Amino acid sequence: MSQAATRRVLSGIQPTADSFHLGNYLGALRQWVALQDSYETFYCVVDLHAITVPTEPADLRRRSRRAAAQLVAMGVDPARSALFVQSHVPEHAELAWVLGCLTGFGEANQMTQFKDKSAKQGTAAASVGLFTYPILQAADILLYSPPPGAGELLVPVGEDQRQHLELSRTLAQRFNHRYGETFVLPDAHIPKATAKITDLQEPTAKMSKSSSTPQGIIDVLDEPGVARRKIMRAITDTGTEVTADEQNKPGVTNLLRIFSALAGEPIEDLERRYAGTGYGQFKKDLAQLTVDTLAPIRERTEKLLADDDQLDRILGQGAERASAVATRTMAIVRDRVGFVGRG
Ligand code: AQP
Repeated sequence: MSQAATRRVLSGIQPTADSFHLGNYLGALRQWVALQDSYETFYCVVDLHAITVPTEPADLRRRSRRAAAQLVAMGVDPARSALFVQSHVPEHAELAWVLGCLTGFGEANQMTQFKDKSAKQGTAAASVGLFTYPILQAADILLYSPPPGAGELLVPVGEDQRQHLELSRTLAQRFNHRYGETFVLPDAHIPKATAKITDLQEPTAKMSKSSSTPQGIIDVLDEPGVARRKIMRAITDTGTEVTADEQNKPGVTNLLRIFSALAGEPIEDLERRYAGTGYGQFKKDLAQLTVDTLAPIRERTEKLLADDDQLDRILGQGAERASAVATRTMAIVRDRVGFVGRG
Protein backbone atom coordinates (compact mmCIF):
# COMPACT_ATOMS: atom_id res chain seq x y z
CA MET A 1 0.00 0.00 0.00
CA SER A 2 1.35 3.46 -0.86
CA GLN A 3 2.40 6.07 1.70
CA ALA A 4 -0.68 8.13 0.86
CA ALA A 5 -3.10 5.28 1.65
CA THR A 6 -6.25 6.39 3.43
CA ARG A 7 -6.83 4.27 6.53
CA ARG A 8 -10.35 4.76 7.80
CA VAL A 9 -12.44 3.36 10.60
CA LEU A 10 -16.23 3.49 10.75
CA SER A 11 -18.46 2.23 13.52
CA GLY A 12 -21.84 3.02 15.01
CA ILE A 13 -23.88 2.42 18.14
CA GLN A 14 -27.61 2.54 18.69
CA PRO A 15 -29.14 5.09 21.09
CA THR A 16 -31.58 2.51 22.41
CA ALA A 17 -30.90 2.83 26.14
CA ASP A 18 -29.99 5.59 28.58
CA SER A 19 -26.61 3.98 29.17
CA PHE A 20 -24.25 1.77 27.21
CA HIS A 21 -23.26 -1.46 28.94
CA LEU A 22 -19.96 -3.14 29.68
CA GLY A 23 -20.36 -5.40 26.62
CA ASN A 24 -20.56 -2.35 24.34
CA TYR A 25 -17.61 -0.75 26.13
CA LEU A 26 -15.24 -3.72 26.11
CA GLY A 27 -16.48 -5.27 22.86
CA ALA A 28 -16.43 -2.16 20.72
CA LEU A 29 -16.10 1.30 22.25
CA ARG A 30 -12.64 0.88 23.79
CA GLN A 31 -11.39 -0.05 20.33
CA TRP A 32 -13.00 3.12 18.93
CA VAL A 33 -10.85 5.17 21.27
CA ALA A 34 -7.61 3.25 20.59
CA LEU A 35 -7.99 3.35 16.81
CA GLN A 36 -8.07 7.15 16.78
CA ASP A 37 -4.27 7.11 17.08
CA SER A 38 -3.65 5.50 13.72
CA TYR A 39 -6.79 5.90 11.59
CA GLU A 40 -9.10 8.58 10.24
CA THR A 41 -12.11 7.74 12.40
CA PHE A 42 -15.87 8.16 11.83
CA TYR A 43 -18.19 7.26 14.68
CA CYS A 44 -21.94 7.61 14.55
CA VAL A 45 -24.91 7.39 16.86
CA VAL A 46 -27.18 5.33 14.63
CA ASP A 47 -30.61 6.81 15.29
CA LEU A 48 -32.03 5.45 11.99
CA HIS A 49 -31.27 1.96 13.28
CA ALA A 50 -32.90 2.77 16.63
CA ILE A 51 -36.34 3.32 15.04
CA THR A 52 -36.42 -0.20 13.57
CA VAL A 53 -38.25 -1.05 16.80
CA PRO A 54 -41.00 1.17 18.30
CA THR A 55 -39.30 4.16 19.95
CA GLU A 56 -40.73 7.19 21.75
CA PRO A 57 -39.46 10.43 20.12
CA ALA A 58 -38.50 11.98 23.48
CA ASP A 59 -36.53 8.86 24.42
CA LEU A 60 -34.71 8.82 21.09
CA ARG A 61 -33.73 12.49 21.38
CA ARG A 62 -32.50 12.10 24.97
CA ARG A 63 -30.66 8.84 24.30
CA SER A 64 -28.94 10.18 21.19
CA ARG A 65 -27.43 13.02 23.26
CA ARG A 66 -26.60 10.66 26.10
CA ALA A 67 -24.89 8.31 23.65
CA ALA A 68 -22.75 11.12 22.25
CA ALA A 69 -21.85 12.33 25.75
CA GLN A 70 -20.79 8.83 26.85
CA LEU A 71 -18.63 8.40 23.76
CA VAL A 72 -16.80 11.65 24.43
CA ALA A 73 -16.51 10.73 28.13
CA MET A 74 -14.94 7.39 27.17
CA GLY A 75 -12.30 9.12 25.09
CA VAL A 76 -13.70 9.63 21.59
CA ASP A 77 -11.98 12.91 20.81
CA PRO A 78 -14.09 15.23 18.62
CA ALA A 79 -10.91 16.98 17.47
CA ARG A 80 -9.64 13.73 15.93
CA SER A 81 -12.80 11.75 15.18
CA ALA A 82 -15.91 12.74 13.26
CA LEU A 83 -18.54 12.03 15.93
CA PHE A 84 -22.01 12.48 14.44
CA VAL A 85 -25.64 11.46 14.40
CA GLN A 86 -26.51 9.17 11.49
CA SER A 87 -29.69 11.04 10.47
CA HIS A 88 -27.66 14.25 10.04
CA VAL A 89 -26.03 12.66 6.99
CA PRO A 90 -28.94 11.64 4.71
CA GLU A 91 -26.61 9.79 2.32
CA HIS A 92 -26.73 6.84 4.75
CA ALA A 93 -30.39 6.22 3.88
CA GLU A 94 -29.82 6.94 0.19
CA LEU A 95 -26.98 4.43 -0.19
CA ALA A 96 -28.99 1.89 1.80
CA TRP A 97 -31.71 2.07 -0.86
CA VAL A 98 -29.21 1.42 -3.66
CA LEU A 99 -27.63 -1.49 -1.77
CA GLY A 100 -31.07 -2.85 -0.89
CA CYS A 101 -31.75 -3.13 -4.61
CA LEU A 102 -28.65 -5.33 -4.90
CA THR A 103 -29.62 -7.61 -2.00
CA GLY A 104 -31.62 -10.77 -2.51
CA PHE A 105 -34.62 -11.28 -0.25
CA GLY A 106 -33.35 -14.77 0.59
CA GLU A 107 -29.92 -13.34 1.37
CA ALA A 108 -31.36 -10.77 3.79
CA ASN A 109 -33.48 -13.52 5.30
CA GLN A 110 -30.30 -15.37 6.37
CA MET A 111 -29.43 -12.74 9.00
CA THR A 112 -29.61 -14.41 12.39
CA GLN A 113 -29.92 -11.16 14.35
CA PHE A 114 -33.22 -10.39 12.60
CA LYS A 115 -34.46 -13.85 13.50
CA ASP A 116 -33.49 -13.36 17.16
CA LYS A 117 -34.86 -9.84 17.46
CA SER A 118 -38.07 -10.45 15.52
CA ALA A 119 -38.77 -13.62 17.48
CA LYS A 120 -39.13 -11.43 20.59
CA GLN A 121 -42.11 -9.52 19.15
CA GLY A 122 -43.37 -12.07 16.60
CA THR A 123 -42.02 -11.98 13.03
CA ALA A 124 -45.26 -10.64 11.55
CA ALA A 125 -45.12 -7.62 13.87
CA ALA A 126 -41.45 -6.86 13.11
CA SER A 127 -40.85 -3.86 10.84
CA VAL A 128 -39.41 -4.04 7.35
CA GLY A 129 -36.77 -1.64 8.71
CA LEU A 130 -35.63 -4.28 11.20
CA PHE A 131 -35.40 -6.75 8.32
CA THR A 132 -33.29 -4.41 6.16
CA TYR A 133 -31.17 -3.17 9.12
CA PRO A 134 -27.99 -4.96 7.92
CA ILE A 135 -28.26 -3.21 4.53
CA LEU A 136 -28.38 0.20 6.21
CA GLN A 137 -25.37 -0.93 8.23
CA ALA A 138 -23.55 -1.80 4.99
CA ALA A 139 -24.33 1.70 3.72
CA ASP A 140 -23.05 3.25 6.98
CA ILE A 141 -19.74 1.53 6.40
CA LEU A 142 -19.28 1.80 2.64
CA LEU A 143 -20.05 5.53 2.51
CA TYR A 144 -16.67 6.06 4.17
CA SER A 145 -14.78 3.76 1.82
CA PRO A 146 -11.49 5.13 0.53
CA PRO A 147 -11.04 4.74 -3.24
CA PRO A 148 -10.35 1.09 -4.07
CA GLY A 149 -6.66 0.21 -4.06
CA ALA A 150 -5.85 3.34 -2.10
CA GLY A 151 -6.71 2.45 1.42
CA GLU A 152 -8.24 0.39 4.15
CA LEU A 153 -11.63 0.40 5.89
CA LEU A 154 -11.81 -1.13 9.35
CA VAL A 155 -14.96 -1.74 11.42
CA PRO A 156 -14.52 -2.34 15.17
CA VAL A 157 -17.51 -4.36 16.44
CA GLY A 158 -18.42 -7.25 18.73
CA GLU A 159 -18.80 -10.85 17.56
CA ASP A 160 -22.58 -10.44 17.11
CA GLN A 161 -21.93 -8.18 14.13
CA ARG A 162 -19.68 -10.58 12.17
CA GLN A 163 -22.45 -11.80 9.86
CA HIS A 164 -23.54 -8.24 9.07
CA LEU A 165 -19.95 -7.34 8.24
CA GLU A 166 -19.81 -10.27 5.83
CA LEU A 167 -22.91 -8.92 4.10
CA SER A 168 -21.23 -5.48 3.77
CA ARG A 169 -18.29 -7.14 2.04
CA THR A 170 -20.59 -9.10 -0.26
CA LEU A 171 -22.53 -5.98 -1.22
CA ALA A 172 -19.35 -3.98 -1.82
CA GLN A 173 -18.08 -6.74 -4.08
CA ARG A 174 -21.38 -6.99 -5.93
CA PHE A 175 -21.58 -3.24 -6.48
CA ASN A 176 -17.98 -3.18 -7.74
CA HIS A 177 -18.67 -6.06 -10.08
CA ARG A 178 -21.83 -4.54 -11.52
CA TYR A 179 -20.89 -0.86 -11.67
CA GLY A 180 -17.08 -0.76 -11.59
CA GLU A 181 -14.56 -0.61 -8.73
CA THR A 182 -16.02 1.81 -6.17
CA PHE A 183 -15.63 0.37 -2.67
CA VAL A 184 -12.81 -1.09 -0.62
CA LEU A 185 -13.95 -4.31 1.08
CA PRO A 186 -14.32 -3.51 4.79
CA ASP A 187 -12.56 -5.61 7.43
CA ALA A 188 -14.08 -6.46 10.80
CA HIS A 189 -11.93 -5.65 13.83
CA ILE A 190 -13.09 -8.06 16.57
CA PRO A 191 -10.49 -8.61 19.31
CA LYS A 192 -11.11 -12.19 20.45
CA ALA A 193 -10.73 -11.59 24.19
CA THR A 194 -13.69 -9.20 24.41
CA ALA A 195 -15.72 -10.23 21.35
CA LYS A 196 -18.58 -11.50 23.49
CA ILE A 197 -19.11 -10.34 27.05
CA THR A 198 -21.95 -12.34 28.55
CA ASP A 199 -24.82 -11.65 30.92
CA LEU A 200 -23.91 -11.81 34.63
CA GLN A 201 -27.10 -13.75 35.44
CA GLU A 202 -27.17 -15.89 32.30
CA PRO A 203 -23.51 -16.36 31.40
CA THR A 204 -24.11 -18.24 28.16
CA ALA A 205 -26.10 -15.32 26.66
CA LYS A 206 -24.65 -12.07 25.28
CA MET A 207 -24.80 -9.09 27.65
CA SER A 208 -27.48 -7.07 25.92
CA LYS A 209 -29.67 -4.01 26.50
CA SER A 210 -32.72 -6.16 25.98
CA SER A 211 -31.62 -8.73 28.55
CA SER A 212 -34.41 -10.23 30.62
CA THR A 213 -33.02 -8.88 33.93
CA PRO A 214 -31.16 -5.63 34.62
CA GLN A 215 -29.05 -7.53 37.18
CA GLY A 216 -27.25 -9.23 34.30
CA ILE A 217 -25.98 -6.00 32.75
CA ILE A 218 -23.37 -3.59 34.08
CA ASP A 219 -24.33 -0.18 32.73
CA VAL A 220 -21.54 2.28 32.11
CA LEU A 221 -23.60 4.88 33.99
CA ASP A 222 -24.54 2.63 36.93
CA GLU A 223 -24.04 4.19 40.37
CA PRO A 224 -20.91 2.64 41.95
CA GLY A 225 -22.97 0.80 44.59
CA VAL A 226 -25.24 -0.68 41.93
CA ALA A 227 -22.37 -1.93 39.75
CA ARG A 228 -20.66 -3.39 42.82
CA ARG A 229 -23.79 -5.29 43.86
CA LYS A 230 -24.33 -6.70 40.38
CA ILE A 231 -20.82 -8.12 40.31
CA MET A 232 -21.02 -9.53 43.83
CA ARG A 233 -24.30 -11.28 42.85
CA ALA A 234 -23.07 -12.50 39.46
CA ILE A 235 -23.80 -16.17 38.85
CA THR A 236 -20.71 -18.23 39.52
CA ASP A 237 -20.41 -21.90 38.94
CA THR A 238 -20.15 -24.89 41.18
CA GLY A 239 -16.73 -25.35 42.76
CA THR A 240 -14.56 -22.61 44.21
CA GLU A 241 -11.63 -22.37 41.80
CA VAL A 242 -11.14 -19.11 39.87
CA THR A 243 -10.24 -20.76 36.58
CA ALA A 244 -11.34 -20.20 33.00
CA ASP A 245 -13.37 -23.07 31.56
CA GLU A 246 -15.90 -21.97 28.92
CA GLN A 247 -17.83 -25.27 28.96
CA ASN A 248 -18.11 -25.97 32.67
CA LYS A 249 -17.60 -22.55 34.27
CA PRO A 250 -19.10 -19.93 31.90
CA GLY A 251 -19.88 -17.49 34.74
CA VAL A 252 -16.39 -17.35 36.24
CA THR A 253 -14.87 -17.38 32.76
CA ASN A 254 -16.88 -14.29 31.81
CA LEU A 255 -15.81 -12.49 35.00
CA LEU A 256 -12.18 -13.42 34.30
CA ARG A 257 -12.54 -12.05 30.78
CA ILE A 258 -13.92 -8.77 32.10
CA PHE A 259 -11.22 -8.54 34.80
CA SER A 260 -8.47 -9.26 32.29
CA ALA A 261 -9.74 -6.63 29.84
CA LEU A 262 -10.16 -3.94 32.49
CA ALA A 263 -6.83 -4.62 34.21
CA GLY A 264 -4.84 -5.34 31.05
CA GLU A 265 -3.57 -8.57 32.63
CA PRO A 266 -3.63 -12.04 31.07
CA ILE A 267 -6.25 -14.45 32.42
CA GLU A 268 -3.50 -16.93 33.43
CA ASP A 269 -1.96 -14.32 35.77
CA LEU A 270 -5.33 -13.77 37.42
CA GLU A 271 -5.88 -17.52 37.82
CA ARG A 272 -2.51 -17.73 39.59
CA ARG A 273 -3.25 -14.73 41.83
CA TYR A 274 -6.63 -16.08 42.95
CA ALA A 275 -5.62 -19.73 43.24
CA GLY A 276 -7.16 -21.07 46.45
CA THR A 277 -8.84 -17.78 47.51
CA GLY A 278 -12.40 -18.71 46.42
CA TYR A 279 -14.78 -16.46 44.50
CA GLY A 280 -15.36 -13.81 47.19
CA GLN A 281 -12.07 -11.90 47.06
CA PHE A 282 -11.96 -12.20 43.28
CA LYS A 283 -15.40 -10.63 42.89
CA LYS A 284 -14.63 -7.91 45.42
CA ASP A 285 -11.51 -6.89 43.50
CA LEU A 286 -13.33 -7.02 40.17
CA ALA A 287 -16.12 -4.85 41.58
CA GLN A 288 -13.56 -2.27 42.71
CA LEU A 289 -11.79 -2.31 39.36
CA THR A 290 -15.10 -1.88 37.52
CA VAL A 291 -16.15 1.05 39.70
CA ASP A 292 -12.72 2.68 39.30
CA THR A 293 -13.00 2.38 35.51
CA LEU A 294 -16.59 3.53 35.15
CA ALA A 295 -16.82 6.31 37.77
CA PRO A 296 -14.75 8.86 35.81
CA ILE A 297 -16.72 8.09 32.62
CA ARG A 298 -19.95 8.68 34.51
CA GLU A 299 -18.71 11.98 35.94
CA ARG A 300 -17.53 13.26 32.55
CA THR A 301 -20.82 12.19 30.93
CA GLU A 302 -22.81 14.16 33.51
CA LYS A 303 -20.71 17.29 32.88
CA LEU A 304 -21.16 16.98 29.11
CA LEU A 305 -24.90 16.48 29.48
CA ALA A 306 -25.14 19.70 31.47
CA ASP A 307 -24.18 21.66 28.33
CA ASP A 308 -26.50 20.74 25.43
CA ASP A 309 -25.12 23.52 23.23
CA GLN A 310 -21.57 22.22 23.46
CA LEU A 311 -22.72 18.68 22.67
CA ASP A 312 -24.78 19.86 19.69
CA ARG A 313 -21.77 21.83 18.42
CA ILE A 314 -19.58 18.70 18.61
CA LEU A 315 -22.21 16.70 16.70
CA GLY A 316 -22.65 19.50 14.15
CA GLN A 317 -18.93 19.59 13.42
CA GLY A 318 -18.80 15.80 13.22
CA ALA A 319 -21.69 15.75 10.73
CA GLU A 320 -19.90 18.30 8.59
CA ARG A 321 -16.75 16.16 8.42
CA ALA A 322 -18.73 13.01 7.73
CA SER A 323 -20.84 14.76 5.07
CA ALA A 324 -17.74 15.87 3.21
CA VAL A 325 -16.84 12.20 2.63
CA ALA A 326 -20.39 10.85 2.30
CA THR A 327 -21.47 13.34 -0.38
CA ARG A 328 -18.36 12.51 -2.45
CA THR A 329 -19.02 8.78 -2.25
CA MET A 330 -22.70 9.22 -3.06
CA ALA A 331 -21.97 11.41 -6.10
CA ILE A 332 -19.82 8.58 -7.50
CA VAL A 333 -22.49 5.99 -6.67
CA ARG A 334 -25.27 8.01 -8.36
CA ASP A 335 -23.18 8.44 -11.47
CA ARG A 336 -22.17 4.75 -11.66
CA VAL A 337 -25.74 3.55 -11.13
CA GLY A 338 -26.92 5.79 -13.98
CA PHE A 339 -28.98 8.41 -12.17
CA VAL A 340 -29.21 11.59 -14.29
CA GLY A 341 -27.31 14.44 -12.61
CA ARG A 342 -29.38 17.41 -11.42
CA GLY A 343 -28.89 20.37 -13.77
N1 AQP B 1 -22.13 -8.44 24.97
C1 AQP B 1 -21.34 -7.86 24.08
N2 AQP B 1 -20.04 -8.20 23.98
C2 AQP B 1 -19.22 -7.61 23.09
N3 AQP B 1 -19.64 -6.63 22.23
C3 AQP B 1 -20.93 -6.26 22.28
N4 AQP B 1 -21.66 -5.34 21.60
C4 AQP B 1 -22.93 -5.36 22.04
N5 AQP B 1 -23.07 -6.27 23.02
C5 AQP B 1 -21.85 -6.84 23.20
C6 AQP B 1 -21.12 -4.47 20.55
O1 AQP B 1 -21.45 -3.13 20.89
C7 AQP B 1 -21.61 -2.38 19.70
C8 AQP B 1 -22.84 -1.55 19.75
O2 AQP B 1 -23.97 -2.36 19.87
P1 AQP B 1 -25.40 -1.77 19.47
O3 AQP B 1 -26.01 -1.06 20.59
O4 AQP B 1 -25.30 -1.00 18.23
O5 AQP B 1 -26.21 -3.02 19.09
P2 AQP B 1 -26.49 -4.34 19.79
O6 AQP B 1 -25.45 -5.34 19.42
O7 AQP B 1 -27.84 -4.64 19.33
O8 AQP B 1 -26.43 -4.06 21.36
P3 AQP B 1 -27.26 -4.84 22.41
O9 AQP B 1 -26.95 -4.36 23.74
O10 AQP B 1 -27.11 -6.28 22.19
O11 AQP B 1 -28.74 -4.39 22.09
P4 AQP B 1 -30.00 -5.24 21.85
O12 AQP B 1 -30.42 -5.73 23.19
O13 AQP B 1 -30.98 -4.28 21.27
O14 AQP B 1 -29.64 -6.36 20.94
C9 AQP B 1 -21.60 -3.38 18.54
O15 AQP B 1 -20.34 -3.34 17.91
C10 AQP B 1 -21.80 -4.70 19.21
O16 AQP B 1 -21.16 -5.75 18.50
